[in-house]
Parts: sequence; C-alpha cells; structure tokens
Amino acid sequence: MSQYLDFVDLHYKPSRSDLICKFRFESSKNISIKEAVGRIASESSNGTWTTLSTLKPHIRKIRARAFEIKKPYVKITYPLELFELGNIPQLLSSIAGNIFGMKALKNLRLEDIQFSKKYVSSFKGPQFGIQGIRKLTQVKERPLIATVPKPKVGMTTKEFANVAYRLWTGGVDFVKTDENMTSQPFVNFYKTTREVLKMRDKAEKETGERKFFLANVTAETNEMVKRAHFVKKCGGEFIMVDFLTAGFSGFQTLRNECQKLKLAIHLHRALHGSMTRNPKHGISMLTLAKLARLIGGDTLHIGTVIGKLVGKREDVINLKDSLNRSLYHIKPTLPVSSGGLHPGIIPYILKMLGKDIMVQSGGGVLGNPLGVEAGAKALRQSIEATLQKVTLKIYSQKHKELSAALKKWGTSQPV
Ligand code: CAP
Ligand code: MG
Repeated sequence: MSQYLDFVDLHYKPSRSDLICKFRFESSKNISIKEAVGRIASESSNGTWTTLSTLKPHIRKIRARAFEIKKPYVKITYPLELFELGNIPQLLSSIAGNIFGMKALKNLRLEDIQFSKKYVSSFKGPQFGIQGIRKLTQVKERPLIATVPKPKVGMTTKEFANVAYRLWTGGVDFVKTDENMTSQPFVNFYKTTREVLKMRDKAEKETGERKFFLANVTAETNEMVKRAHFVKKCGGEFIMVDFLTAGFSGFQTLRNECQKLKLAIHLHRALHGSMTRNPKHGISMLTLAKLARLIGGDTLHIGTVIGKLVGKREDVINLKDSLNRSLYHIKPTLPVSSGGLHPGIIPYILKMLGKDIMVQSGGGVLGNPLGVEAGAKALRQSIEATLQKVTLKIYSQKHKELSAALKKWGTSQPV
C-alpha cells in the first residue's frame, strides 16, 4: 500500500521543533518493515488506510516520518504543527492512539519520547521539584522517609489519624493515604484530612521535626480541585494523586490549581502496569514518567527492583536519571522507591538509587513485631545505618526496633 511508504524517509532530518518517538514494533505476517513503520507514522499523524482526494501539499508537509529503523526499533519524527501545545491528552491520542490496535502490527510499544523546547515551554513542570521539597521539609542530607498506614483500606478516620500520629512520632517524614483510599464512608476525605493534619501538627510539636501528609485527592476532577483547596485550608503542603487513573486531563487541571494553592504534588502510578509491564506491547514507564514530570509531579513512584512489583534494575535507574535530567525550565522530580520495601533491603535501594529519593514503606513498617512506632523507627534506623556505612546487623545490636524487623524479614525480597 504505497501511501504508507510516503511516511517513511530514512534520509529525513528532524527539525529542532519536532517531537521524536521511539517505538518497538513487530509486523504482522506479510507486512514488510517499511510498510509497518509507515503505518505507525501514518496512523499516528495524518494518514489513513487509503489515498485521499483531500490531501493537499500543506497537509502532506506536516506528516510524521519514520526516519531511523534499527530493528526492532523505529524512530518517528512529528512536526510540532501536529500537536496542541499544553495538551497531553491530545498528544497521546496521536502518538499512543489508534496505532496500538492496527492489524498490520503484532506488537507495538512506545519506548521513549523526546520533546522540543517549544513543546516543553507550554508546560509548568514541578512547582517544587527536588530542591523545593528539601527546602520545604528541611531534610537536606538523607532520603525522605514515607509510609502508608496498612491495611490500605478499612481504617476509620480516627484509626487512620491515630496510626499516622504514631508513625510521625516514630520518625517518618511523610504519611500518605494509599492509592485506593479516597473517601469511603468510614473514612470521609474531609473529616480524615482535618483529623490527620491536626495529628500532624501535634507530632511536629512533639518531635521538633517537619511532618507531612500526602492526602490522596483522586476523584472526579472538580472534586479533586475541591479536595486540594480543603487540604490547603487545613494547613497541608502536599496532595497525592493517582495520575493515571485520574487521567491526564484531571492531573493537568490539578497541577494548575496547585500552582495557585502552592501545594506540592505526589504522584502515585497505579494502573501503569497495565501499559508498562509487557516488554513487547504498550507504553514504557519512561514515557509516562516524562509526561508526569512535564505536567508537574513533584515526586513520582519509580519502583524498587527487589520489592514485590516488577521493574528491571536498568529501567528503574534509567527512570531516576530521566527525572533528574536537565529539561529546559522543567525542575527535576523526586523519585520514590516503594513496593514491598522493609528495613532489611534499604541498603540495596540506597546503593542503587542514592540518597536523593523518597523511600516509602507500608507493610515493612506496619508489620514490625514491636508495633507502629517501632516500625517507623526501624525504617529510619536502616537509613541512618546505611548512610553511616554501618551494617544493619551491627546497628541493630543497639536498636531493638531494627533488630525486630531483621528477625522477621532479614534481607528477604518479597514477591
Ligand atoms: C506500597 C504501596 C504502593 C506501591 C505502589 C502498595 O505498600 O502502598 O502503592 O509501592 O507501587 O499499596 O503496595 P508496601 P509502585 O510498602 O506495603 O508494599 O511504587 O511500584 O508504583
Ligand atoms: Mg499503595
């Protein structure tokens, strides 16, 4: 089908304002490589399955071009005119839309995306970023420590607020609501936010340390905006949003609102596995992370390699590096390592990712045999030991909370 080959030009040089996408592709039977990459470029820009009587030179001029093929990868360049600045849903409807369902492809994965300065200029990026969070928290030299009360859903407002208080006094910096705890009848968002932030103030007074609540506002967009205003009203500094289940439109609206409210945004990536896990088909977490940073997540979950959820070492490290890489005016996003972490495997995490991260542990804290405060203490002790280059075994001799965690989990890697 020759019209697809019009979207392949291996001599084409992308212009500085183009967006460039890297895809991994597998053609279906009897579809040549050029036909396959032509189809991807065509269907994700302004072509279709047949020639058109309405195709004019000025329209053909802004078509995408497959310009580099290194099987199983292809790079496709997109003239900026194809996109609406500042509109991520439209970007994805183009470069991650119909193409995943084309019969001519057996598999397709959007691996990476490179934005031009002009495109990036239409986004805010993180309001605080890593430096801003360190300034806000006054935690300069160590990883930020977060936990999430477990069981993840079921606690009443009172129970949740009480556990949060005990976690803060035990030594964590951040307490978050879990990704699927929003405003169930027994834990109304407004009542809980007010109660938890009261407990936070109490814990700050008693510990002399800054403490923070990552309130999950995930809901219908107007409701998320309302919840963000309420967090601000109660003295909160952060909100949390499941940016993929909330959707990019909701996330962009929330980011604009948080600019006015001066609220930092913690991004949970629930749903990502449905797109990122299959190495042959879907969208890479790297691509999703770049979009999350562009819109303006101050923090983003990136995985652990050795925790309970999948994530290859080079991918997790690549994610961390990408969130930190210079990108015009866009601040770096703080990587969050979470998912099956417990004190016994913290040394591995810090060795792999360094200290400019947030370490988040739920079960690894709330499962400590000595209780809630001890769980928080043990997590903090494992970080202190690692930064002081003391083995956990030695450090635990004088820290019973860490010793209890090591007795229960050792250095086991949960599955
Ligand atoms: C971790 C967690 C987080 C995961 C999300 C959970 O709890 O709260 O949602 O880390 O995965 O619900 O599993 P645990 P990721 O510490 O008890 O595992 O960080 O990979 O996005
Ligand atoms: Mg969770």
